[in-house]
Amino acid sequence: MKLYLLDYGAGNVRSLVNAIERLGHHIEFIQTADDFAKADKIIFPGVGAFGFAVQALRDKGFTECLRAYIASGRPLMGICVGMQVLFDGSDESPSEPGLGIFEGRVRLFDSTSKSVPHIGWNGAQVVHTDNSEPAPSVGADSRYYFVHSYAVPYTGQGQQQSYVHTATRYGDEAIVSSVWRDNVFATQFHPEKSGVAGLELIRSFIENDLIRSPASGCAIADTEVVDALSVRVIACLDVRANDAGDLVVTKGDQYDVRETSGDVRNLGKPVDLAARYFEEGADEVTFLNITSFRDRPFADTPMLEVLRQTSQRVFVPLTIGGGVRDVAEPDGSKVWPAVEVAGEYFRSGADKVSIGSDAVYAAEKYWERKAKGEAPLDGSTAIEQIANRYGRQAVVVSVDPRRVYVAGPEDAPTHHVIKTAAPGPSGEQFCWYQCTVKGGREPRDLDVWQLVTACQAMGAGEILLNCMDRDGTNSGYDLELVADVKAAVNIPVIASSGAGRPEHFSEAVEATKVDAVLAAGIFHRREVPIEAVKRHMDQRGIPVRITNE
Ligand code: 1PR
Repeated sequence: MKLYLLDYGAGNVRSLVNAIERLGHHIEFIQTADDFAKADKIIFPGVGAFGFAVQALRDKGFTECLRAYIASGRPLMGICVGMQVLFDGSDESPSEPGLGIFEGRVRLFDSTSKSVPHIGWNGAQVVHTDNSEPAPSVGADSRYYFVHSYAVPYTGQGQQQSYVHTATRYGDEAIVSSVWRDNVFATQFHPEKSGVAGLELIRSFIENDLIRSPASGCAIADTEVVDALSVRVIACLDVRANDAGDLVVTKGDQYDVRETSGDVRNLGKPVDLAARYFEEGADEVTFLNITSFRDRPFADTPMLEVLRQTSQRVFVPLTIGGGVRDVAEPDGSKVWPAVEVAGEYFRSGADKVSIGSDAVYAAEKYWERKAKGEAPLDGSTAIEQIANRYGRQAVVVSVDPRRVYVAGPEDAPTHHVIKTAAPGPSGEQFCWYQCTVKGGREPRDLDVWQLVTACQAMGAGEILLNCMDRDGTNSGYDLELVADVKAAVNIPVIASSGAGRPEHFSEAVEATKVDAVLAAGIFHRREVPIEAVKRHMDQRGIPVRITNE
């Protein structure tokens, strides 16, 4: 059996190849139109924007080949945008028609009452009534990893009755999460990023004959689709070279990563630790290259190799941060635009990039332009360019704030001041959160509210909210900060810095409705296992993905 991957140059396909190899199979890449004739099965991954995918298929001369392949009756599995492109069109790129294999249109989620993009592990409820043939093993109790702002609304009516396989609820909307008719099976979620459950689904496509005649109807009404979105528990690894030149996972106390002896704290090897967290049930793994502000040749960035190796062992989403900006080679030979830097990371196995310092500079310009009455955006920032090319869900903004106490709002008239229940050293009842750059080394005249609202406008898909005051203290998240940022944006927010006990995680979710919770030190030092955090949250009634379900 010859298995092919339809790569059109978008995002992270390495994880898919790694997943297939992990299952003991081999996959070739479709490189020319002639390759379609050789394929017995094709996987059509989709990362990036709908319009980009449609154009890329057209530019490579693949559109008609793909249609002919589907018409030939050979099996196709689409993933994410690879599923969306099979529909008539998408509001994401209204001028680009889809392939029209399935009737329906891809729509933007409504963000009035929920975070958009939809990022996280959610259920997939089988809706069709035809059970006579073997189904791809979409586990009824499993959760899969979704990351998207656009989706096909699920109605269970009309043509949908012939092709919808599973539906998923996200807040007030039910969406089509997988389709299956004749020889075409496709998922809105990413099986290659969905741990063991996802690997089993890919195996079932590769190893079984899944051709199915049209289903005879949908047994589930849109109102009956159950919300199974879980709160993500993320393990974060701060990575840097120690004084001997070895790449290590380190961990700071309020960003200071040196022991009293002066050595860089060494908590393990990046790839091994990431693999351990995958086995222990982490929903995502984040790497932060914390000395990225130092100039070095980009191609030598050791994080590229860390990602390559990690993505062979870790089948949940990987985020990489640190140094995502325009990078000049030290010898002046070349400047890598940020979008190319991000592209290298995606090709090496990252699913998302996280931007710290560069986001602060971009936000400062945004507000300067606004103050002058100019258009605040011109498409030139790294956030805009990466979001346009790879989709906003691929862009995380990492924030490194610290508290500045003031007696009252009048003391910081240009900043977003909040009243705090934890007064300052001189009894100050108010504070604002000051953004910093270069790993907290340089404070800027920008507050967190200004930063996150500007970055959301630029196209950021998620906020990774650290807190310098709480980092490494084990004293709990700064809930006032988290609540304030949740209120400022409608993209997902990850609470970070300060987790010391399982209760800190549940407290953050219950008090702020934050979308994900992240920790570093307590996981590295094995003080609290990820499983204990999830068990505790589950007992509190907070939806979580139980380890490698
Ligand atoms: O500015 O785009 O090059 O990105 C640099 C990245 O490196 C930023 O995301 C920044 O947060 C990170 N960074 C730089 N210096 C440090 C440092 O610690 N000296 N890491 C650093 C700080 C904190 C988290 C930590 C949480 C949870 N990030 O990494 O994981 O605070 O810790 P805890 O659970 O142990 O409390 P750019």
